[in-house]
Amino acid sequence: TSQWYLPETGIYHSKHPSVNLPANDSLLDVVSFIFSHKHNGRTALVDSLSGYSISYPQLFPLVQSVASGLRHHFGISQGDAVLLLLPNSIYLPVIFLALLYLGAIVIPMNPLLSVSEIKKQVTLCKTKISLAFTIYENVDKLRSWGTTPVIAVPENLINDFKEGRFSDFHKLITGKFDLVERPVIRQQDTAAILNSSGTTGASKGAVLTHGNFIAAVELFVRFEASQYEYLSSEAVFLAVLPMFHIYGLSLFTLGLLSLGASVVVMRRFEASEMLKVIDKYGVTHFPVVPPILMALTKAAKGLCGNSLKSLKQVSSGAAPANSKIIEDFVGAFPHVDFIQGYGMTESTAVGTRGFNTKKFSKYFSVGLLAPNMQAKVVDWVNGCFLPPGSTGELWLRGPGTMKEYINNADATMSTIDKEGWLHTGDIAYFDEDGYLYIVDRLKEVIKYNGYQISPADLETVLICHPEILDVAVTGYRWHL
Ligand code: 4UW
Repeated sequence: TSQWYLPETGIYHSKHPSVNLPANDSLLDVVSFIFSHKHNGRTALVDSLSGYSISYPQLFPLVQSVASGLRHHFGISQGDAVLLLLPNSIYLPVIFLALLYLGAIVIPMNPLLSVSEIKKQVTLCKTKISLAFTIYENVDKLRSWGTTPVIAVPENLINDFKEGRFSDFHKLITGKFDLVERPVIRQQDTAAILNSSGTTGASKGAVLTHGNFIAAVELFVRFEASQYEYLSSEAVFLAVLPMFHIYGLSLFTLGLLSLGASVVVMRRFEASEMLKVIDKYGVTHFPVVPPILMALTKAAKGLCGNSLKSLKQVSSGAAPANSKIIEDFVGAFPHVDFIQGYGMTESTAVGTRGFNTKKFSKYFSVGLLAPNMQAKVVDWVNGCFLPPGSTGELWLRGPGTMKEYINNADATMSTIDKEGWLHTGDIAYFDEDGYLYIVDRLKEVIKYNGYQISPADLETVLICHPEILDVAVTGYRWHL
C-alpha cells in the first residue's frame, strides 16, 4: 500500500496513473472532437422502439441547428437557465449539447415530477427559467404555471412530426438558421444544476461546471475505455437509466458520444422489451441499477439459443447491490464482465469503478478510485483518518467536485470542507488492494430504484394531509 495510501496524511490516492485534463474551456470543445471524426456513418443514438436514429455525421449539424434556432427564435444565450423535463430520448443529448454550445445552464429533472415539485426545485435555484423542453403531456401544466415558452419534444421524427404539436421542435431541428457564434466559456462556468438531497434535509441544487463534466468525461468514461480494448467505438450501450440523473447524463449525453460508441435509447424500463432490445441491437454494454440486475438474472432462466450473448459488460451502481444479487447474476451470465461503480451527483459521477482482471474479480467492491482522485476514510466519532480495512465515512477530493449547492452556503460548507474534501455521507472501507466497499450510509437519503428521495421532502408532502398531525420519515435498510 506504500504508494496509494499514505498513513501520515490519511490520504488514499488513485492507483491509476493520473490523466492530464484538457485545458479547453468549454465542455463542448472537449467532446467536439467526436464531431470531426470519421465514423463511417456509424449510429450515435437510436430509439429502441422505432429504430429511428441519429448518425455521427448528422449529430453536430443537428446540435448547431438547435443551438442557432434557440438563439434566433427563443433568444437563449449564455447564462440562461433551461429546464429539461424529458424521459430518455435520442433528442435529449442533442438539446443538451446545443444548450452547452450556447453557454446556457441546463436544469434536468424527472418528467414524472408534479408541477408543485418542479416549482419547488426551481424556486430553490432562485433562477429565472427562460425555456422548458418537455413531453407533450406536460406542456399545458407548465404553461399554466407560467413557464413560457415550453417546447414539446416528440418521441421520434418519423411519426410525430405529422402533428402540429411539435412544430417548435420541428423548426429547431430542421431550421437553416445563420450559425450563432459560440460565446467564450470558462471551465468554472455552470453547465448544469442537478437536484440532490445531499447528506441531510430537503433537495438542493448541485451546481456542476463545464470543468466538472470535463473531468467526468475524461476520468470516468474515457479512462475506462482506454483500459478495455472492447470498449471501443464498436461498443453498443443500452441507455435505460435516465439521462436526467448524473449517471446517465454524464455517460449517455457526453462520455459515450466522445468515444464514438452507439447508444440505444429506451424511453422507460420494461423487462421483456429490454431483452428484445439487447438482442435486436446487439447491445454489448449495459449500465444498470440493482433492480435491473435482478430482472436480467430472472430473465436468464427462460433464455434459449443465443439470446443475450452479445452482452460483454454490465455495470451496476447508484444503490447497493447485495452479494446474493451479484452472485446470482454472475452465475447466470458467466460470459459477462460484471463491475460496480460508485459516484454521486456532487462529484459529477466521478468516484470509483470496478476493474476486474483475470486475477481479481472483486464483484462486491465498487472498484478503484478514478484517476486524479483522492479519498479519506474518517471515523465519524473522533475524526481520525483510517487505514485500509477500517470502516468510516468516505471523503472524496478531485476535479469532479461540484462548485456549490445553489443559494445554500450552509449546506455547501458542511458538505465540502476548507481543504476541498467532499463528505459523501457513505460508510465505506478500502481493502488491502485499494478496492472500495460501501457498507452503509450515514446520511439521510432514501434510494428508490437508484433515485434519491429526501426524507425531509417526503415529510413535507405527508404533513399536508389533513389527518396527519406530525410526521418523521427515516430510512430503513431492507435486505432482500
Ligand atoms: N453502491 C452503493 C454503489 C453506489 C451507491 C451510488 O443519485 P446520486 O447522487 O448519484 C449516483 C451515481 C451513481 C454512479 C455514478 C458513476 C458510476 O460510475 C456509477 O457506476 C455504476 C454510478 O447514484 O447518489 C449518490 C449516492 O448513491 C449511493 C451512495 O449513497 C451515494 O452517495 N451509491 N453508487 N455502487 N451505494
